[in-house]
Amino acid sequence: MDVFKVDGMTCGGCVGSITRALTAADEDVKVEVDLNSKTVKVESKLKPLEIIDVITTAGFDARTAH
Ligand SMILES: [Cu+2]
Repeated sequence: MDVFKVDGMTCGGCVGSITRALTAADEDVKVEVDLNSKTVKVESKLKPLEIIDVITTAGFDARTAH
């Protein structure tokens, strides 16, 4: 489970965009988005840098959170 801070998410549409983009990269991905804390939890075979790349390509600003 990797945790990311993602800026630019405001609504369910954003959640859908991020979830779809990650699912396209890994069909078995599990995504949990918390809009209030701007946090995205991802369980995936993808590496953190790949996940950041996917989220960034989808139009959001992502970085690892610890
Ligand atoms: Cu939105």
